[in-house]
Amino acid sequence: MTLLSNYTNKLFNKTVAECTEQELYKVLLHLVRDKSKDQPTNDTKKKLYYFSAEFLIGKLLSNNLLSLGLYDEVQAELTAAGKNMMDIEQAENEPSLGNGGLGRLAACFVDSIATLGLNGDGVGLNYHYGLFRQVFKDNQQTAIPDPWLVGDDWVIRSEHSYVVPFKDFELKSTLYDIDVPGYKQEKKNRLRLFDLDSVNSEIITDGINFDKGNILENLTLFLYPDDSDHAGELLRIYQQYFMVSNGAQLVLDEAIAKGSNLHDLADYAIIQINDTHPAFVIPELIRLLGERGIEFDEAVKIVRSMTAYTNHTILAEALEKWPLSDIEEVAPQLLPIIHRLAEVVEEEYPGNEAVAIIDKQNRVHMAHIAIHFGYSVNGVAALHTEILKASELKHFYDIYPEKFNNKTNGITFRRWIMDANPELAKLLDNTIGTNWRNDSDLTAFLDHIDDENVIKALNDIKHDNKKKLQERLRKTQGVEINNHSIIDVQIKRIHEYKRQQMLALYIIHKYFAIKNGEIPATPITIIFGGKAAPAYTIAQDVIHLILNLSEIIANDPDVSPHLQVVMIENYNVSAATYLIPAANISEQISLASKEASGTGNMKFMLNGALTLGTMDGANVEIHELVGDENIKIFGKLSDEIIELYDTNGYVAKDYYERETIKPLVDFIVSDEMIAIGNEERLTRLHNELINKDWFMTLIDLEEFIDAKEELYAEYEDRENWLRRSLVNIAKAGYFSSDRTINDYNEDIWHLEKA
Ligand code: 26Q
Repeated sequence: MTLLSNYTNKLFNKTVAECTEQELYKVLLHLVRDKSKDQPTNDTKKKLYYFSAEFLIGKLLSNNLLSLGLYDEVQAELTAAGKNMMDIEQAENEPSLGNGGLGRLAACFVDSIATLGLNGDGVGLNYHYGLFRQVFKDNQQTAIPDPWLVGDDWVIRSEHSYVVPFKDFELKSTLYDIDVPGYKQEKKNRLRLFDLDSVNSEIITDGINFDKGNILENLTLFLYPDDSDHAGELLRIYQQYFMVSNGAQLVLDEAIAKGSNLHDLADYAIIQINDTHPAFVIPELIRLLGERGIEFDEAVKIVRSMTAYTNHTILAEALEKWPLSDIEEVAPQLLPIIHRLAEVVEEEYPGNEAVAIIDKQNRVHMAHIAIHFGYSVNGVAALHTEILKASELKHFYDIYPEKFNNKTNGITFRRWIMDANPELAKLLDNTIGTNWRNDSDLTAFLDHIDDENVIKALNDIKHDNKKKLQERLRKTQGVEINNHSIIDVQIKRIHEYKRQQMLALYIIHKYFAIKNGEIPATPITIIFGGKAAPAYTIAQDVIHLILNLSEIIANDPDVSPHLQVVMIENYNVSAATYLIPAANISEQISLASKEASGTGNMKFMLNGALTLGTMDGANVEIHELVGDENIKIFGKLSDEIIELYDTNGYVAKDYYERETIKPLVDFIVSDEMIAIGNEERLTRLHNELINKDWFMTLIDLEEFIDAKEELYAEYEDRENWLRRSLVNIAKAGYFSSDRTINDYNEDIWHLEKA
């Protein structure tokens, strides 16, 4: 009996070849679960708890097969039986338990923590519905629920349960675990996701609407579909408090079980707070320690030595500030603690409003709690951390310079090359050996820059990946792309600061040029993917513009052979694993200073795409690593942009009036566009770009157009392009999340290694 037939026989009384894809999925699921069930958990004295409202783990099957060392054997057996992994994976529901970068980062981190053999679990919520499923209708986004839990595949109900006190009632939680087997590790970690038995999906009405007041039935029903824009909502506070109270009780339980007397809690536990969403853990831990007989002053000291905060944004509107009255309505027991914390700060820094816990409008600043009462504050890329120190958090940097540190983000190579691009992984094995799979060091690949065979192999692999993408788009969306075209991709949440609208304006420019007889040497396929927060109107308008452009171009026989625009429906982690390996160009075009880091930029680089980007976030570090020749940088620098904000110096209209720009912007409200589109959306977007344009689309537009034309022209020297691609791959090792996690551990956590 082979590995698989053993299971197919037992479960379905069939051979591997006789099983359906759905059945084989179940078979592999059992195989993985059995294997990881037998693994012991990491159990060193000190443990990390990565608290996060989001873990965007994506599908787990092939990733876990890879980590458990079963992938090759399974693959071989499936192939022998005429089956393929891609089809089997379709049967898995995708856990989209995050909005975007922050949630995906948390998923990469738990993978790396386990892979480095560190004792660390993720702590969060077991949302019954992840991020909404995006469906296009009339060239607009609609949102429907995404029930990933059906089948209960990966989630294991545990015996743990805690009581969480709210103002008018208590709730008893249930803890669910998802195993996190590190890559080739003997011991595993876990994702610890709290839930409530009374949650009821029948309260969902049309789309993703539900009764916001019914906490018993809605508490863990949905992940909040907002990324940066947010209107304060009580339910968000309920979720946050439920998460941290459960999490804090778990931390205390586990420490006590290992012998802690609570005075020495910091020797047993470190809590990393992923953005401000879990920052209530600080007052909650102080409260719980108080209940267990530890005085306030000592509790503050303990918590100060075991909590650390990561900041992911400088967008002011994304920094959480909760009205005292809202907190009082949800968890009044926190108020005396928060007031005392506010007094501690007020005593130390009297009259310093910029660092106060409670502001003049009686709002509690979550970041301020995390900075005062934790021992570490980190940004997520070098530039981002410098901006935090120099402007956004300057007042804190002045008083606590020693707390500030940078931890440039990273991505797990297991998912983003081994799993997503197995052919490239194999090429690396064959050229530089397999050590990179353990140490992420790819620099030896540089030695092959003049090796014609390697260059040719890179070309073939990219082309194969384009074919795979082509097949997937055919199946999922009925769209046919040209696998000989340049694949140019912007995938990320839709947000004005990320400037999808700038790429849309470029497309209009190119459409005019082609109409004018300027035919691109190689056909171009521009692919967008991303969801817009349902409450973010302008972002919805941008999607509408892109879908209209896609339609206009597809229906124009003069243009469609040379230019195609595709918007991926329901962009998610698995879509990314197809898109990134197929891409030639990675669009990283945020307004400088606004993208804290970006992590998609790293994934594209690792898979051999060239970055077209501004000097923002981690693009700055990519540029530094690959050198000017191997990236295309354009646009204003962050200092200039920050200065413009400070002086109100940007006037969109001045740019709009330029003769190069006006026709592009006006095409948004052209007869052609209005004929197929929604006039209200289009005129609103047009008006926004001319009269407000808060994220300065037009300031970089001319430079962007020039940079794109240059890059497309450079693609024609294919060999040189492939060499530049090789340099990108070879230099991507720095962006392994194993490196990032190692940095967190050396500077912040200080956990012992297995
Ligand atoms: C806040 C309050 C209420 C509801 C939702 C939210 C909310 C949810 C998600 C606020 C922010 C987020 C997500 C932020 C995010 O994804 N930030 C990104 O983090 C990445 C990882 O560090 C960076 O690479 C990106 O630059 C940053 O934008």
